[in-house]
Amino acid sequence: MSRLVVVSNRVSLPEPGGASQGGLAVAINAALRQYSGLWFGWSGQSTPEFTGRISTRSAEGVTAATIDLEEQDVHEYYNGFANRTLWPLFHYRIDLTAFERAYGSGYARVNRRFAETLRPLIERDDMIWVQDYHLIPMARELRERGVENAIGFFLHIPWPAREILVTLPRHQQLVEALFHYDVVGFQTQEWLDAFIAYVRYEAGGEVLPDGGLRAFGRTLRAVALPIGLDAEEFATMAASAPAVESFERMQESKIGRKMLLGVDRLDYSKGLEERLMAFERFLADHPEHKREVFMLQISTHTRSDVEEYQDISARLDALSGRINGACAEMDWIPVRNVHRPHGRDELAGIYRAADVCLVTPLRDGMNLVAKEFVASQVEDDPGVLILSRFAGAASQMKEALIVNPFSQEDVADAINRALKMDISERRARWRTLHEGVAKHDVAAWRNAFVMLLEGAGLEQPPEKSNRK
Ligand code: ADQ
Repeated sequence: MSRLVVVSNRVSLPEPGGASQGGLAVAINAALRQYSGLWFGWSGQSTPEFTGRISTRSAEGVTAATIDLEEQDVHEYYNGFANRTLWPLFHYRIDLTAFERAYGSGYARVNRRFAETLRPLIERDDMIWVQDYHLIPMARELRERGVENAIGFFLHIPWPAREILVTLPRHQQLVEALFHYDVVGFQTQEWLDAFIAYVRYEAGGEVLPDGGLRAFGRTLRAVALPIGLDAEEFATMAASAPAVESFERMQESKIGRKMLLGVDRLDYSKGLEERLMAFERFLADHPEHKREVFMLQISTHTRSDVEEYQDISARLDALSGRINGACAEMDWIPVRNVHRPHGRDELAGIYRAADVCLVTPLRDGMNLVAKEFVASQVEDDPGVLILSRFAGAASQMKEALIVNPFSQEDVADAINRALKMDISERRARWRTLHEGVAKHDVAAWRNAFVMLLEGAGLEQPPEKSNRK
């Protein structure tokens, strides 16, 4: 059996007695164990100069190989091109996108350094699976160093419409780099269609009769493969003592009121301010619900070295303060605004206690919070999911109340509908949603991708490869 080599910006091995890792890390660790694999990436540490020294560590049959990056790399590649150029652009925020040559150079340099350092670790039959927008040029860099193995790429965030992508200087270079992969995966058909449209109309490429895509003199297989939860792990966690404890604590503090819940990283793509304004609108339109409901918004800090993230929490605090100032009564506060990080088990209990979960990003590759909320509910009395049509999850979770997060009226109407929904409709919607979450889980996602990679390896044995 071939070995699997996963490459991602950061590496997350299970720590003995450490915090729970998150669905993606758990899934990748499981795949790596199955294929006795290697996980390669940045350690998260920086040094004044790049050394290329590899640190290796093994846990539960998985080996992690990490490198430190130079301070300038962190500035130009991670905080710069990844999080100030590609992230906003791919989330349709041209207004927040930084177009700086130095960032582009830093991105190319780090991808080169990753490839140079990884190259000697690659064995002849390895399958290589690169994760996310930080590392788009990795395959090209590896090919230039003689790597002929099957290489796949999965994009966790949206692929933008071609009209947006062409605002990026050297956009064609970025797309051309993708054609050095054998398999490229997107979260939804919509993002895949946007990619195909670029390839056809901007790069003069074509869709081949067997479904392959051809451009820049190369061929790749592009697929829509939505990521899922580790549903089993999540169910175990939801039944754990910390989850039960946080559920009971929440129930007690609700004192019979209905709870609307939001759980997000503090990121402008998640539509946090729009959500709070929609709740304000709901309170104005439906004063009969006042005192009966409150919103708990849990949003934790992220990417705090990036300027665009620094004032998000201040704006959110000001907005929730304004709503509370205008609407609160001596024994009722409409918005509980929490920034403290929560463990995944604690979160599972909070999800279970929620009557309505608001997942209303302005643009999102998938959104696992929507799936975690569904996985945490119990059949007797399931809560209602309100989901943005602009989250990748909306393409699978059609039984949610689908909303336009840019319209406060639309979201306010959905909150009203969710609160009034009778138990039989809640159960019917939840059952279908739950079946989907259980069936399309992270193992299904991973296995489908790895199978495509195995196929790619068989189609192009190294000695007959035309890749050079
Ligand atoms: P993220 O944008 O980080 O990831 P998301 O899928 O919403 O997106 O959440 C990832 C995880 O973080 C979830 O497990 C969630 O529980 C946790 N999380 C979020 N907010 C939290 C909070 N306040 N406290 C504690 N935990 C929190 C990217 C893409 C997504 C895509 C994922 C996976 O942007 O669209 O779903 O990758 O592919």
